[in-house]
Amino acid sequence: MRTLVASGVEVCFMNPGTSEMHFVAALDRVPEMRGVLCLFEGVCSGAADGYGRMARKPAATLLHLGPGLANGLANFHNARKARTPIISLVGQHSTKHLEYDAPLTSDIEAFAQTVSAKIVHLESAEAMGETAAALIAEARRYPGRIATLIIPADFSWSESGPIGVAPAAPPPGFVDSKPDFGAGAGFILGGRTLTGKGLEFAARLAAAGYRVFADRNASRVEGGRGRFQPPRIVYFPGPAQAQLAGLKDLVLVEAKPPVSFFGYPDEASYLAPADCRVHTLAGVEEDGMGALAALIEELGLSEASFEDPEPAALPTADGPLTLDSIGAAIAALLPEKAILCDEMVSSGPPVLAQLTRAAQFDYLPVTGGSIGQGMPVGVGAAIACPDRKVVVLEGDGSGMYTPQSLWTMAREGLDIVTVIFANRRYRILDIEMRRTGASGFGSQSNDMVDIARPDLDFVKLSEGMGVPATRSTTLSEFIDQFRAAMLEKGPRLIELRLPPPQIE
Ligand SMILES: Cc1ncc(C[n+]2csc(CCOP(=O)(O)OP(=O)(O)O)c2C)c(N)n1
Ligand SMILES: [Mg+2]
Repeated sequence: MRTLVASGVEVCFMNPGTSEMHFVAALDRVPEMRGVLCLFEGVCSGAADGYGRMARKPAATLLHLGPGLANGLANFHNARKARTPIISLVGQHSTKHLEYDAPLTSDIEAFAQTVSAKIVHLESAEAMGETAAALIAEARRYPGRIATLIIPADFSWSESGPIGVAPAAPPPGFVDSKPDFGAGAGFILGGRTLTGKGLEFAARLAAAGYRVFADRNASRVEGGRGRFQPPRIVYFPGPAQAQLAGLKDLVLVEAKPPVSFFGYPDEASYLAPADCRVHTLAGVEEDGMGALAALIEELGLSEASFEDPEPAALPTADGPLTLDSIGAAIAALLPEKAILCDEMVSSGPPVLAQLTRAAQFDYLPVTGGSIGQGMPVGVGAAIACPDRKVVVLEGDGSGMYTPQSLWTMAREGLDIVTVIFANRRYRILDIEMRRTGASGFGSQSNDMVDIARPDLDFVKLSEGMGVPATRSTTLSEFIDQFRAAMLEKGPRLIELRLPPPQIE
């Protein structure tokens, strides 16, 4: 634990068991480490993702043996896609107990393999510090990855060796030669380039007539008025292909070639035109910001003018409750520098369109498509940035994967407002059902996407875990409740009861 702290790892999201008791006890001797208890491992891994995306440095997770790690895998998957640095500590049975195949024995490496850039099974207590330091260095390699240390229980209760200190990660590089693209080329920006200077570079490219897009699954995007907001590549393949139509050159900056989320019968997976030449200015593990700076200089682009949308206006409170009016209300009431965690799923596009008019915020989107990340990512973001308001925009179905997050929000007093988009359905699957050409819903299959029976009561769920909650059924109730939540500090939940979905 002292190695973690000496290397700048100050938070550990954990759910311990018998094999991790010594690590837990060490919290009393190393007060610089903040232990955060989560009541399900998917909250730990998602929180470490949110923390790393905002703090740009790793948190640790501590999980119990193979099953504990397995419970955390879905959000580790999202973190891997976000390229978030995380140091994942997993307890193992004591060395001499392992051979007996006790109930909790499992292939921890196999579970870890799917999400980790590097896995080390600790060989001796003596090597603990040095090994942990090497793994932290691995986790911090640009832009970030998951490094897993499997720790046999007996090495936790033996005398450990010296404290290690992780060396600084080598700075990322980029290939310093201008790709051969013509006027009107397209750019897809991802990774770190959708923040800070990157958006200014993007604005200069756009002002010079290049078509600039944002990778829709980048880990963190700065949004809101006052800076250039490149359009994200949209979700469904047809409209996404239309966005990229006509491009002869496509330049990737910390982004991969554009592909759709899913494949459908008779629709493309690859989204750029077939005759479009693709150039990599910076790969996903290279320094896109440096590459853009060099390119901008070479092209001599100094003009960064762009059109800023009008500031959001609060919709009239007696208007209808629609995704547009909800988005407008959030945009008008969101305080400066808020952090938005998005897991709205089908409710997302109209709300996000309104948010371009909001004050400046950081946006943490879905990266790996595994639902159940919204609230956990909010937990981690709030711990990384305690002075900023965190707003989790959460689908009702997705919210049921990791609702235990609410308990951690309450216990840690985190300044997080969770808005549940309660359409009482896996609404996106109505749309996907049609697109995949499946036969449509009969009464049996409809039950697989209808979550209204029994009716979920998020107010009670939330209050049961210590987070004060209210329900909005009209726009005026939502405006009042959201405004109040923005002015107070501390965790709140608003269950937003949406009108029944119109199934076209
Ligand atoms: C771990 C995981 N399980 C299942 C899915 C498939 N899936 C995608 S969206 C979704 C339902 C989302 O429902 P909700 O959050 O209510 O959003 P809505 O569709 O109503 O907008 C499901 C089950 C997934 N993406 N990830
Ligand atoms: Mg829903």
